[in-house]
Amino acid sequence: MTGSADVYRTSALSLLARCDELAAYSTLPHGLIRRVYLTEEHRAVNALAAGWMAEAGMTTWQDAAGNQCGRLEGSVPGLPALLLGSHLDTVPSAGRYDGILGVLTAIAVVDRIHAAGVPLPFALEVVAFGDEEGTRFGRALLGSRALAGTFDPTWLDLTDENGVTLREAYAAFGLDAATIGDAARRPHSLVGYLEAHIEQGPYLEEASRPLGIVSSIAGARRFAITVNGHAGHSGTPFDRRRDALAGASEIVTMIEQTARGAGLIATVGHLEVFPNAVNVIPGRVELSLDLRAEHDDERDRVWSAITDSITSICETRGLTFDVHETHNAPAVACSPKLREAISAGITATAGDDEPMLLLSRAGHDGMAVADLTEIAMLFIRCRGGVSHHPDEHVEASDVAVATDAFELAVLALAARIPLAVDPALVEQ
Ligand code: HGY
Ligand code: MN
Ligand code: MN
Repeated sequence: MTGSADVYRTSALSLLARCDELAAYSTLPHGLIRRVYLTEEHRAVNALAAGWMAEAGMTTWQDAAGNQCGRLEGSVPGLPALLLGSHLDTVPSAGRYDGILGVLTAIAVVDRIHAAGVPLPFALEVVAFGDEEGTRFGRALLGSRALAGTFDPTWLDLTDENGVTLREAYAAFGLDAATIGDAARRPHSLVGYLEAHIEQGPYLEEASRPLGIVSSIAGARRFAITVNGHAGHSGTPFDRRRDALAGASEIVTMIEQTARGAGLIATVGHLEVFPNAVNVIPGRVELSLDLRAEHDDERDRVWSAITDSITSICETRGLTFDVHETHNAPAVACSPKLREAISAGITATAGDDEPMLLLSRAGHDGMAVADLTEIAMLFIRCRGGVSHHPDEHVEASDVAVATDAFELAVLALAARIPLAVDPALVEQ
């Protein structure tokens, strides 16, 4: 880090200004943010990110899955790359830092290393993933799974709320779904993956620390549950009803009680009532379930307890239910070697000799990339732990120290790898 604190503070402010610039690409009015995969908003932010990557000295391309990529060669051309990145897509009514801050921090670090002319024993690549949240097609990590080579072609038939298939969306975006496999990276082309991300939790703030290290990312499973009863007149006596909403309501509170009792996290974020009329007993309810835990086996045990309870609630009320799993991402442990580099970066910049280790209850692209290479994550404090909300906020001073720490993590990794690189490693 050769610049003065002012320079780096400026780079934090310019980085935050870029977050504001990207926030304008949204399909929602009144300054709310919703930006989803393979849309004009996605195309626009890829172009902006590509420009910033090029300014940082990178060659840029968009991969076959619509992820925006950039590369800065190491000491010799063709070396395996250290991959840095995060995502540019959002949930509905999102904050402006979830994912976005990680992409811009990665670009800022490459910019600094390029400007300083530091010869590294690996190339640096930045990837701006196009679909971490799964907002449009319901299944998350589509971009990072394509990069990891774990994309399932049956997902091409997934549809969005307008019935557009993922296959059609690729075509509209100018991509050919048949070539999605071209986005897959080969394991030996990478030396690892580092992601900087807001914590999306309250623990760094409670500990008065700007930065932390992720120990592991909780495994998540998501389900679409349909509760079927019988629609009817709201004058029907109670003992003759099969009320899908009363049943679903009992199910929602049971889910909360079961998960809390087991120390897990469960969220029903979507619930739709049919026919949704004031004087009609609901005949059908569609609800979502997002279930996460540090360990997959404990999550799956709780899921089985939840389905048993749903079965008995429905039997008691004369209802039936269907379940369809929409997402499954196993828990992922971060690499000790890469965590050590993140730790070195934090210690050297935040003056924190014992950087805080945190479980990430939020999911991240690193869960998919972990199938390809080792991963680690740097967490950045966010106010009140608020995320997936317009009130999401980070302090410029935390962004400044995060960028410094991320840069030093990269340099710490470079110091561990001899510059005299084995020619066999150089990609032909
Ligand atoms: O759902 C999550 O945890 C992430 O924000 N996609
Ligand atoms: Mn998110
Ligand atoms: Mn995120």
